Amino acid sequence: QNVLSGDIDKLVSNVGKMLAQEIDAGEILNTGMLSAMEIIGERFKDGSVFIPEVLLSARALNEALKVLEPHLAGKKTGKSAKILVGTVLGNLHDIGKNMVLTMLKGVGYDTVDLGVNVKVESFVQRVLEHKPQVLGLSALLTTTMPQMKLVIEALAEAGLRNQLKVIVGGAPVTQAFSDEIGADAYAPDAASAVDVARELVA
Ligand code: B1M
Repeated sequence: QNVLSGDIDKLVSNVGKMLAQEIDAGEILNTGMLSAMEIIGERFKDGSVFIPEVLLSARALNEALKVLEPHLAGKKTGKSAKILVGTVLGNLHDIGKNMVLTMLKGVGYDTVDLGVNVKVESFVQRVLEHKPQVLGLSALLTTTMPQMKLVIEALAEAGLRNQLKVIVGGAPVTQAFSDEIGADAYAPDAASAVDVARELVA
């Protein structure tokens, strides 16, 4: 209910109370918060809510995610690596990207949040600057998926493609699309992004 009404204070306070009752952080996120986001998505689609309401819910969820972050840590990873994650140009949705970063950070990777709406040239620039082992690209709009291919091509043009692995994800992204654009891996959700990163880094 707090996600649906976009009530940051109540949501953060209730998440704190649930953690104090030792309710699993993953369950709070998946069963409570993300299922509410699904409802918001349906309401947006049928026209019963508009962008401001969706934005309020998303903001509340992002704030609560910060509270959950230390509790979502998984099994620490053996091998350390630097991983950059950003959403591609045209895509402002950041909850999924933030979850992926939270999980990667939780298992001990050195993560850098590149933010949202990142231009192809900026991805290349940040890769040059940070020299990561893995770059994660997130896209939530079908119209922004082609940007992922452009990023991969630009990395190749800059002579950087062989120096890092590229993981792609986001609701409309599929394994077939990942193969088609020459990404190294596709992850359907934040937990799989950790598994995939582990495999690639190993
Ligand atoms: Co937007 N939106 N939105 N929206 N929005 C969707 C995505 C949409 C499906 C809604 C709908 O029509 N039912 C639709 C896209 C349709 C399409 O392209 N096929 C849509 C639209 C159309 C739009 C606008 C164009 C609306 C408009 O202006 N008319 C506009 C575009 C903005 C832009 O990006 N340029 C827009 C705007 C917004 C808000 C700003 C209001 C807000 C975003 C706020 C924010 O993120 N800070 C918003 C929201 C919240 C949604 C919905 C409701 C929820 C998205 C979300 O956060 N899901 C969404 C409908 C829905 O999904 N039910 C919708 C929860 C999140 C945890 O899931 O991001 O999929 P997700 O992440 C998952 C996996 O995909 C994966 O892991 C995550 C966790 O397991 N994953 C990765 C994600 N990235 C990964 C990267 C990886 C690996 C895995 O490796 C690197």
